[in-house]
Amino acid sequence: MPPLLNANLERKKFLNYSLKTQCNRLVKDAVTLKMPTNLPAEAQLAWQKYLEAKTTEEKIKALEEFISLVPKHKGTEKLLMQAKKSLTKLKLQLLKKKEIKKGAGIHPAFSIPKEEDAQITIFGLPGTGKTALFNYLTNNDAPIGKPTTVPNIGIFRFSGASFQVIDLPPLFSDNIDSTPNGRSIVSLMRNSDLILIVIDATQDLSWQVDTIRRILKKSRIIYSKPRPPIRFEKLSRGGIQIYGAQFTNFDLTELKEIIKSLGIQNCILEIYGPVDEEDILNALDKRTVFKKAIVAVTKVDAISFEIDLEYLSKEFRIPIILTSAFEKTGAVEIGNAIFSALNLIRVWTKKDGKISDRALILKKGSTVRNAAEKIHSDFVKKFRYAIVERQKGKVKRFRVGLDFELEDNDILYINTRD
Ligand SMILES: Nc1nc2c(ncn2[C@@H]2O[C@H](COP(=O)(O)OP(=O)(O)OP(=O)(O)O)[C@@H](O)[C@H]2O)c(=O)[nH]1
Ligand SMILES: [Mg+2]
Repeated sequence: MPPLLNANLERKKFLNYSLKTQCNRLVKDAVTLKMPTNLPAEAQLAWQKYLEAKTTEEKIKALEEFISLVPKHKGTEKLLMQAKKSLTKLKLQLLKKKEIKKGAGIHPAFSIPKEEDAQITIFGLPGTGKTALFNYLTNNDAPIGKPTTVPNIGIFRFSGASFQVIDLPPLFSDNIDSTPNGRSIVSLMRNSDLILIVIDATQDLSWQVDTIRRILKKSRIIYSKPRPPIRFEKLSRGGIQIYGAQFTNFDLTELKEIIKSLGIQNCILEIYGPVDEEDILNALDKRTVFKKAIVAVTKVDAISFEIDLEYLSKEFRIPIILTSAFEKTGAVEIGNAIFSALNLIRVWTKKDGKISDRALILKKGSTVRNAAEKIHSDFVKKFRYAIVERQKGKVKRFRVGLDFELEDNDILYINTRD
């Protein structure tokens, strides 16, 4: 047990302090924490820092440090779980303090409505080849070699799909407010369907990776894991309704308390699969967005060494694509990666025996009904039957109804009543 918690005096000091900062629940948690006697000195020191921390930020930092320093084994399992719970609560307190003002100071050139099949933002540090890549993908000739100050917009046509591409001005560091229009840039990224992260092969990799990951973290953009199985919605009445608490490390009372501490009286929190503290935190924090992302390593024509793909994959845990705008390589791989990240399929429509040039871009799992609705609202009302041609080895033809599930590259003919 750390000497601190052992000593009555220190315990009293801790209680007083915590009460002062109105973290009553935390006090209870901390006091009920059974501290093993054999904690390393560094962990004890971190714990002491936590007890003495004055601000929520300091407490979070110290508690994170404490958690990282406690050896992970059976004997410390409970302690770590309690510490993580306390950390979640502290982070939520901080969240409440830092609510972002909606739409604050967005430059008009940065207000870009979504068009085409999906909106892609190109994001990276200065001079990393974003505009050159944009020109290559969208067949544009925006100036390169000079800083982009307002976004360039173009269309990347790929395999029957059209993606709206936004070439963003660069972010310089994770201090978003120190970059001109930093918040507008982040806001575009948060609003897009997919972020194309640019890493320059000719510059130091780890510096770029660290800065970019810090920017995304600070912007509360989560890109490397799917949305957790949680639904959270504020309501105007009905109290706090919670379903699926058994999937968390918290009990029902603790979850209610967390929600109340955010000043929420009426809401529904539905958890329908195993989640951790971080997932709950993200679900309750309305600023967090889950985005699909891929990495484009640019300028690979200009290097004479192999890019450390293992390192990049480990850091980002999303697809990494090597590109050169000068040698025009990588567009196909980027197109395919967009399709797979966004879970899209293309369905080709057939009219008067002719297959259209542009595909219908649908989500995986879409049916003939979804395709018909996308073509014209009348198509569902007047629908008689559809013919689907599917090439699997040899072409198969099916006569199907509205609920038939389509697959990538199906050819669809819809017969309607006049
Ligand atoms: N060798 C090589 N150089 C490239 C490539 N793409 C861009 N560059 C060079 O990299 C420099 C920066 O390119 P830009 O496309 O303007 O970079 P950017 O990221 O848009 O720059 P900012 O808008 O200032 O952030 C230019 O001098 C380009 O000539 C490439 O594929 N290969
Ligand atoms: Mg540029």
